[in-house]
Amino acid sequence: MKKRVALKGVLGSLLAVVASSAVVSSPAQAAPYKCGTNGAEVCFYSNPNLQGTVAVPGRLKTGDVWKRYMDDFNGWTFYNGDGLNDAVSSVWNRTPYHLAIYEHRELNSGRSGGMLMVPPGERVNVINGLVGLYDNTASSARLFPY
Ligand SMILES: [Ca+2]
Repeated sequence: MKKRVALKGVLGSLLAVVASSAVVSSPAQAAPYKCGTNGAEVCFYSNPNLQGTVAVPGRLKTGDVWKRYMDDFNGWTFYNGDGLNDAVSSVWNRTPYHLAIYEHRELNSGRSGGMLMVPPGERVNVINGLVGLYDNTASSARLFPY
């Protein structure tokens, strides 16, 4: 009997944690997240057509435009916790700037590799062979301040 009560207490606090994190819900708890909801931003999606889980990197959102880049998607995750590297299938650029997405880290850093330019406001599916970058290969990105 005592045991059951204690368990109930644990369950109760677990539920409280779940409830409070649900309240905090930010981008894309209930996918798909509509990019631009929180200002000028870039959204990477795990599936085509802006579906699946989303990543909205603050790195591409604030500060000096010349410094808005992500030199390695390793270590970054989608909202659901899945790794961002080599996992992007569609993009929505809701900034007033051009977005370049690269196949390799460090903006391809002199190596040959795919590159996709996404103009301001555009949404793009990373479809194999059609846009200069293969699906699930993106590893770095930057904005150009024009
Ligand atoms: Ca890659």
